[in-house]
This record gives sequence, structure tokens and C-alpha cells, in this order.
Amino acid sequence: MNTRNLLTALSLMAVLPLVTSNAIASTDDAIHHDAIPNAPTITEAEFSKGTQIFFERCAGCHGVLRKGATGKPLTPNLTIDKGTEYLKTFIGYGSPGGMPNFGSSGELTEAEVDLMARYIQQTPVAPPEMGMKDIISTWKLIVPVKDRPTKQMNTLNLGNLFSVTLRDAGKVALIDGDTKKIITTLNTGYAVHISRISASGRYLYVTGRDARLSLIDLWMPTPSVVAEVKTGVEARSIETSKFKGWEDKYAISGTYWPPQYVIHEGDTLKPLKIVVTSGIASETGDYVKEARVAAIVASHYKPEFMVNVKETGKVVIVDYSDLGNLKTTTIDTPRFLHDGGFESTKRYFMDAANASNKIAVIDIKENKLAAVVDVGKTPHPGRGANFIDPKYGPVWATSHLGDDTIAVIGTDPIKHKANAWKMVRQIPGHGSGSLFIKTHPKSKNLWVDAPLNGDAKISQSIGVLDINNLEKGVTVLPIAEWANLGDGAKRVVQPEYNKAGDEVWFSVWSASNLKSAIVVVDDKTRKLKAVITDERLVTPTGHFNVNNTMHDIY
Ligand code: DHE
Repeated sequence: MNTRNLLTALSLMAVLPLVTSNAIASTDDAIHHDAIPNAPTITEAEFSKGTQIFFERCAGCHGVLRKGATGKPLTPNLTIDKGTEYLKTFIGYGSPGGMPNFGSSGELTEAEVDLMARYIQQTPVAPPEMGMKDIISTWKLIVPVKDRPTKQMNTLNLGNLFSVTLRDAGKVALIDGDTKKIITTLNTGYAVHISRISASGRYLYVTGRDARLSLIDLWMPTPSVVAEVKTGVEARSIETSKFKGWEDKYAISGTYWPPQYVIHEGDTLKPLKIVVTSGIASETGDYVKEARVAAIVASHYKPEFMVNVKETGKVVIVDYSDLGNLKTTTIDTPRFLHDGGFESTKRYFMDAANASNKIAVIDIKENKLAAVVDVGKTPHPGRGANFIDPKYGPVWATSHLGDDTIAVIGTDPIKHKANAWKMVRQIPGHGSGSLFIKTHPKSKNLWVDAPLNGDAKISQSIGVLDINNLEKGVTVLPIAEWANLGDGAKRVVQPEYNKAGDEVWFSVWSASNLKSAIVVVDDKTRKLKAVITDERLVTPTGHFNVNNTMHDIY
């Protein structure tokens, strides 16, 4: 484990003793006494290690309380019946439904797979809640606004800058899209998840999986972190106010744990308002404590954020024009909401309800559910891809975690009414285990990855389709082979365009002790343009172009 992971684990452990666990302080080889008498034997030391591994690798899909969402529920009433051997096979080899192969990929050792199979048969631990006092005590204003530049103090072409997640290093790398050189790497939270950019293009917001938010001022002579705050123990989303007149005013962060969202001052991250998302689920009427905040998007039409509450199947539209009298509209959708993005006019939010195999279409002008579209198994669009289909007009597309199809949905209810909110095509993609799909208004290519596919040939390559000839099917490009990194498990993840829309960037994501790379492909010729390698490029995953992220171009 690297030092950073160790520190994170230690800080997490510092939190967990406050927790409703049955653990008793004891020596390392003491047996953990679980509330469930027939849970398999596990020592206190193993239980602590299991808690750490579960947080780092499993909680994202299965939930802190293990009640399930993208992944299956793993509560002891279910896992004990399955037994340790069965669970070991699942953890070791994964499943076609999207469970990663933690054992055969080398991410967990045989002993760790065995430990985790026993760990998930114990009673889950619930980390503590965090209120305003707890959150504000973590807030660090590193450079106050008055001490920051009043104009851009560097000569960088900020629109073509990429913020690259260095997952296991707990950093982001800022890469100059023109020269392909790393400008700087900056310390952020553990396993950074996404970067988002303020409406003016000046501030970059980064969230760690550990809910540490970092605010980076791109106008500094060398862009640097000017504020930080920790809003919980698990998070995936951050967004900023984009409506005219509200540029850079607010940021909003969502946490998986505690289940809530926080509105922050845009230029300092000071927390201003916390709203808890636990509540009643849309389809079942059940009370859900762990109702986690997944994707958040910002309206360009009104001073509003759209907040996905995963387990309750609700999109909460938050009007940020008056925080003291907060107005919200709650839209019931199928569950479980995960990620999504706008169609080309940005009036409709195409929102993946992944466990229901559906896309919920939210009309953010009228603030209501416009449609629900059946797609393939476990849609996972990232932000999706918008293009003009030669037959069906304007469309938005998603690929899937659970099958190898691409769903193409008509998005123009005015000129192509008959196709609107219908899956007009279901075409073969690159393989199941896909996470992201992308195109650009200037491109005729549709790129689709499959990093979680069990076949290394598929997870290490990319599929590309010609938008004007979708029937022709996928052409496969061996991206990892082009990176020429040698042996070792790797995954090719997330197509992302440069500002001009003539290059596509991919991460070749290897283990933290192996070499990784960013591969840049010429969009027109589909030929290799550049391979970015650098010893600082540790486990690159998401990479976010400033201009495209700022304007929601995808
Ligand atoms: Fe992500 C986006 C959650 C695993 C890379 N991921 C998102 C979003 C959510 C999410 C809710 C949308 C944020 C938004 O738009 O506001 N991701 C989760 C999980 O819960 C999950 C399944 C499991 C976990 O433990 O985190 C998960 N994600 C991964 C990965 O393993 C990836 C490939 C590598 C990594 O860095 O962890 C990964 N997720 C990404 C990326 C985006 C993302 C690159 C942004 C895509 C975009 O184009 O905006």
C-alpha cells in the first residue's frame, strides 16, 4: 500500500471506532465478535483491514451499509447462505454483470479475497453522520480570495487544459492539451473521482472518493489548490452554478456517506447549506437511510442543480437563488440513479436508472419527468454522446455495463416527434463492461470503451463507430498496445475530446506499481497521435477537458 492510501486508511479508521460496530478494542489476533453468531471467524485485525478494503473497492457499488445499488446487496442474511467458497469465486473472478475480477486481475491477493469473503458475512459498520460543525472544522482556506490574482497570471491555453485523475496517488495532473506536457500535479483527496470546472473557466473543482474537495485556481502563476473541505467519508460528485449571473457563485457536492448534499461558496468552498437525502424510495415506498448522491448537473436555463439520489430514485431540482428559503422539486424516477448528461439543447437531462435498465428523461425547463426509455442492461453513459443520426435526427447515446449494446435515443420532440424519447437503435458496441461513450459536435466518430470486460483484448482496446454508417459496426483500436507499456493488467478508460474536437484522449490505467499512459488519437484518421508517459502518471482514469466540461459538450 502506498503512503497516501495508508494515511487515508488511518484517517478512516480514526472515524470508524465511533461507529455502531460490535468490535471491541483488542489485540490484533483477537477474534472479532459479531452480532451474528454463525458469521465465519475473522480476527479484529482482519476486520479492520476488511473495512478498509471494502471502503476502497466495494462500497461504491454495494453501499456502506451493503444494501446494494449498482452492485448486489451484501447483508449477512444473504451472504452467509452463499458461503465463503462461493463468495471467494465471485470476488476473485468477477461476473459478466460488471463485478470486477479482483483476484485474477491482481488487485487483491488470494488471502485478501478470502478475507473479504468472510468480511462480508459480518454485520456492516456505519460511519458517523456529519453536520455543519463537523464539515466546517475541516474547511481550509489556503489562499483567501483577496490574495488571489485578478487576471490570469500564466500563459496556458486554459480551454485546452486536461485535469487527469491520478486515482491511487490521490492527485490530479494538469496536462497542457497543446504540448501534451504535465504542467503540475496537485494533492487532492483519495482516489479522486471527477473534476468539474466553474462557469467562467477559472476554478477547477475536484472530489476525492473520501469526500475531500479541492478548489484549484487556474489563474495562479502555476495553478494550485486554494481551498479544501471534507464533507463526509465517501463521495463521487461536484458541480458548480452555471446559470447567467450566478457564474462561479456556488458549488454543490454530493456524498455517498453521509447521504446528503452540501452547497458551498464557489470561490472558497465554505459550506453554506446541507440537505439530507435519506427518505422514501420512489417505487417501493421503503425508507432508505443510505440514499446516496450520485451525479449532479447544473442547469443552463435556471439557477438550479439537478441532484440524483441513487437508492430512492429521485431527482431533486435545487433552486439556489435563495438558500435561506430553499425551493426544491422532487421528481420520482425508476431506480437506481447513477450518471447522465444533457442532450444537445441542454433542456433535457438524460439520467441512467441503471438497476432498472432505463433512462429517465428530465425536462429541466418544466421541471418534470418527460419520459422513461427502456434500454439495455445497466446503462452507464458517463455524460453520454450527442450526435445527428442520419436516419433519426438528434440523438443521445449510452453504452452499458451489463451487455454489449449501445442504445441510441431520439431527443428532438419538435422536428422528429415520432422518434423522441424512443430507443431508435440498439447497436452492438465494443463489449459489456462499458463505462463511457463519447463524441464531439465536430466529429463523425462515436467512441466506446469496455474497461470492465473480463476479456483483456476488449478491456485494453477501444471501439469506434462511424456516425454516418452505424450499421457497419465497431472498428477496434488496440489502445493499450499502442501505449507499449509491457506486461500487466490494464484497462482503457474514458474517451475525452480536446477543445478543437480533433483529438480523443484515453487513459491506459495500470496498477499503481506499473507504468500507465494517456494515449491521444487523431479523430479524423483514427491513428495514434501521441503517448503521454511520465512517472507521475500513476493510475490515470478520468481526464476532463476544461472547455468541454465547462460547456457540457459531449
Ligand atoms: Fe465513477 C463519474 C460513481 C467506479 C471513473 N462515477 C461518476 C459519477 C458517479 C460515479 C456517481 C457521476 C458524477 C457526476 O457526474 O456528478 N463510479 C461511481 C461508483 O459508485 C463506482 C461504480 C464504484 C466506486 O467504488 O466508485 C464508480 N468510476 C468508477 C471507476 O472504477 C472508474 C472507472 C475509475 C475511478 O477513477 O475510480 C470511474 N466515474 C469515473 C469517471 C467519471 C465518473 C471518469 C466521470 C465521467 C464523465 O465523463 O464525466
